Amino acid sequence: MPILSKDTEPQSSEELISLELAYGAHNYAPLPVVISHGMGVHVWDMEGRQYYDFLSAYSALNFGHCHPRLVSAMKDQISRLTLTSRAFHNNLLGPCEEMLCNQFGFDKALMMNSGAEAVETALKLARKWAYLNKGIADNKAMITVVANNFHGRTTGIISFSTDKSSREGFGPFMHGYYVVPYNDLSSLEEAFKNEHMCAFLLEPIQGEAGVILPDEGYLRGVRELCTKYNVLMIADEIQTGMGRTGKLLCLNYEEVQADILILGKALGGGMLPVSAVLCNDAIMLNIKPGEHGSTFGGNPLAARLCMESLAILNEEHLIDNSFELGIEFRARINKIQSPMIKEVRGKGLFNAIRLHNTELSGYDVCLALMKNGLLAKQTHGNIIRFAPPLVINGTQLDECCGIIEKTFNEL
Ligand code: IF1
Repeated sequence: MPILSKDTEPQSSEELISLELAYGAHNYAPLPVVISHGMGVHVWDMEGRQYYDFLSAYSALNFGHCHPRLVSAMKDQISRLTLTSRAFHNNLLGPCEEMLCNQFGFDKALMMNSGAEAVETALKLARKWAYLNKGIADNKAMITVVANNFHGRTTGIISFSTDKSSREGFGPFMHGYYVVPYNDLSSLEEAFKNEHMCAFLLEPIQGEAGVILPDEGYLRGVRELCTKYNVLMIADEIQTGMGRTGKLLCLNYEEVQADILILGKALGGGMLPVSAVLCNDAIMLNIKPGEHGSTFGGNPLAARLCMESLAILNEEHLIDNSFELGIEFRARINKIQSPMIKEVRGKGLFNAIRLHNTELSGYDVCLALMKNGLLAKQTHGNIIRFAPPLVINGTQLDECCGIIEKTFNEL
């Protein structure tokens, strides 16, 4: 199934990898696999080898590759209307916003494209609210974040990153952020005593940091402190939302409602970058016409995919599937007798295996998994993320656990 027509054009994985190396920026170090097709939980490389996708594009592919309903929604919409800009109304934005508000329990939604843009939007909303509602003096608003956060790549967002490779050489940085340790309510309370504090931004489970779960009660504790000190709770559920952790939102585990919710990744069904910020009128309506926007944000194609994605999530019972298969995954991995495995942790189908510090790195394990037909990605050297599409079934998951077990036995 070669997709390139002329014989002179590169066809092998090897040639395509050299092309990227020659002409592309070197801001990634991908596994040496070139994917040309995908369907459901599977992808195929240029040589026709089949793999299970256990990264799901960092959870953007919760519905798997080329979900038939998303493909037909995309095909249908792309021949009707793709973009109007927000200078005019379009027929799908309102219905999509309504669906988002009903699904997540907020008054208003503001649609953007990438996750980073949505995070920036949330931060801007928090600052406006600080000045217009909380009465903080102009340009004094502070926002608390946690150590080892990951919220995106813009110069604003990396200003409060604590990760050297995300920040180094990209300064000067923006002021107005205060970093506290994750999972530590007393540091948080100290931070909130600052009269300029207007918001607290967090990932309910830290993704890039290595799938770090907070103690039970942390999220509820955060909610209580935010309420007590009149500080907005901003939840970045870009990666943990949309069923990934076995609930609609990870915050649902502690029955917590954020003041500002950020969604992205799977919201666009893995077909387009679609993100959204949700909050109630008291926060959202502080932003007036002309004060924020995006050329592509809220476009009809994105809105159509967003609505179809939410419908699939609900109708195909993917949240329950994620919850149940997550328990099964951790139980299976816990049974593997390997001196390399230190721990398996996660919620739903958002999991990670932590390796003991041996000569073999997470990358080496991922290479070995790849050779056995499963694609996964390491983080921080010795942690490997396992996040298959939520459409995976029990039989497939069982087969994948077999691949993982076999790989560890071989190493
Ligand atoms: C890359 C990590 C995952 C995110 C959360 C906002 C964003 C992300 C919680 C920004 C993005 C990505 C980006 C991707 C790798 C990836 C990642 F390893 F870097 F941390 F998923 F775990 N909030 N996460 O996870 O969203 O602007 O990218 O749409 O290569 O940078 P974006």
